[in-house]
Amino acid sequence: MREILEAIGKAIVEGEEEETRRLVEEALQGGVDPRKILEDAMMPAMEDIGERFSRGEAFIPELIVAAEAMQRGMEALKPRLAEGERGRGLVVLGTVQGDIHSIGKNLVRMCLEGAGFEVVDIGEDVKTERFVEAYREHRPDILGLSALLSSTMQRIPEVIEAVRAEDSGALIMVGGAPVTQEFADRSGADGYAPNAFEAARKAKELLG
Ligand code: B1M
Repeated sequence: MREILEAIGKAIVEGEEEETRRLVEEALQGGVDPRKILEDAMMPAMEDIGERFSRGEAFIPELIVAAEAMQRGMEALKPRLAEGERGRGLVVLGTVQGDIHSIGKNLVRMCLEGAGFEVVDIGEDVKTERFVEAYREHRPDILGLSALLSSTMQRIPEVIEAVRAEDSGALIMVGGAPVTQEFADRSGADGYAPNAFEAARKAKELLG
């Protein structure tokens, strides 16, 4: 099993989209748990490329092709992550303004769907007013905010305040690499999750 997980990681880092998808399918057919594929191969590969970028050994084009390979692999995982019950509630989910990172949010969406939630994904680089509009339009059980940059996470308290002005009882969950439980508490969020699996667990907990 270690070989195939390593091969998936290598394919992502090298931006091999088709190979990533093929290997993820092969691993699933071989009985590897989808969560293991994500946590032990795909996510570490993104960390790896991020660290290379920080050290000046990888550049934006490499980040982009790795992200595309990651998304391709996620397509293969989706049916397995999204299978399960339905009707737990509605979540509106988006990445805050100025932030175009989509992978973490998309994984959160898949895990929420897998846990039985209906998800309206309003995308990336979502303006605060758009979050309010989407809240008004869908009246979700939970609003989910994702932020991947330490600069853009500063939008989180702003969105929370604007949405609470619309509905003081709105339930809001936040996450993303730079976000911490402490930051979530300070921002007035109802829930925080460090990863997509925990996000699904937290969403169930928030709705009791
Ligand atoms: Co960017 N980027 N990036 N990037 N990028 C990071 C985030 C960075 C840490 C890389 C680094 O320097 N080491 C760094 C941020 C530093 C900081 O602010 N702290 C960074 C930077 C600096 C930038 C640019 C500014 C680079 C530049 O242009 N000079 C630029 C900004 C663009 C913008 O948004 N305005 C930029 C651009 C990009 C790409 C477009 C090239 C690409 C994104 C492509 C895409 O998403 N479609 C990209 C990528 C791929 C990364 C890294 C390498 C990988 C991110 C990722 O997909 N991780 C990243 C390095 C890293 O993360 N180590 C990096 C995998 C994913 C599964 O994890 O997104 O953390 P994550 O999501 C997790 C949890 O956070 C959590 O669950 C998810 C799944 O388990 N979670 C939630 C997320 N949202 C949640 C919501 C919840 C609950 C949990 O509740 C609602």
